Amino acid sequence: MQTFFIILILAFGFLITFQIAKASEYVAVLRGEEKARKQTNRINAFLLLAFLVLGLIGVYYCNERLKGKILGESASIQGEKIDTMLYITLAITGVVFFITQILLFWFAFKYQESDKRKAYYYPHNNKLEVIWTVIPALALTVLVGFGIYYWFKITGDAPQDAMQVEVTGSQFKWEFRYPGRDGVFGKKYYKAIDPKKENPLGQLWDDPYNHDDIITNELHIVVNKPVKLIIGSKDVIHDVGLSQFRMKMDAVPGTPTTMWFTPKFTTREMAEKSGDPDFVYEISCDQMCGQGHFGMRGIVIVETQEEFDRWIISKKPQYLAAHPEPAPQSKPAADTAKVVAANLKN
Ligand SMILES: [Cu+2]
Repeated sequence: MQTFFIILILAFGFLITFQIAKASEYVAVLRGEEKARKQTNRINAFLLLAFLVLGLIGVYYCNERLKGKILGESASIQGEKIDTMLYITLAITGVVFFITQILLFWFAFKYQESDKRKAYYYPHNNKLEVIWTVIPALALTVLVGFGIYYWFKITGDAPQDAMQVEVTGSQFKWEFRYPGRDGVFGKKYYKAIDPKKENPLGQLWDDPYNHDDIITNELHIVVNKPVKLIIGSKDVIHDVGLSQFRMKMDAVPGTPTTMWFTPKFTTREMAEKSGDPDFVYEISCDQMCGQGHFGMRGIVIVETQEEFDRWIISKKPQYLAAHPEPAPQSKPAADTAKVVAANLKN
């Protein structure tokens, strides 16, 4: 129904535009081509100027309306640099935006067709072209240079003392794996993935490093301690979005990606800072990944080392879930089967 109405409105819009164009054509014939063209030119010049003024008022209005809605202070140390870069980029592009837009529309108004002057033919100027090519190129090189520098930093080697968490996206949830006491992740193989057998990430149980790995559905990290995320996906491309930390990284099936950062405030501290008692850090999926994409919102808890230790100790390794203690009766049954099999052989 909605689609039908949209098509109807578009069809009406087209019809109205067509009729106006036709009507103005007839008017032009009635008034004489020359006069009509000059009048249309004057109207267009005025409308362009009106567009500039209304547009600038709109820019100011949007800015005022959305002022309090942008993200607060960066919750990670690395995010501060990213914010600085963003503000510098905004300042430079902002100045260029205002200068170019004002000149564009003002010139269109000022130099509209007039009987009093003739257009000046000015086909080429090497000096001008060099200036307006080199200056933007230099500015962009500096901006991109800083961007690449910080990009290599957050995707490069994490500090020695960084904790590691593996993040796996799938339609439509996040799963987190902690390496356990040994600090080493056990091997995985995608063909071993079997949620029914308590193996949602495809851990290879022959690998002893897997025996203490813990899987959770909440990301817990420690304040002021670098954390390295090892990111993957089980199906399509997802994207780990941690907007409050200013971090973002694609989750690609088959190709692990990494990034690391240092959280600055615990969830509790941030709740106090923002004045919102219900404040939580969020992990979102920043890549359209299917119908349930919106449901990939997860919770990140930043806490002190003691709180983290208490939480992780309460979690059971996934190995234990996949290998429940055999029930006491099952052993004799197996023995009976062996005896029967032996008898059959004889
Ligand atoms: Cu997703």
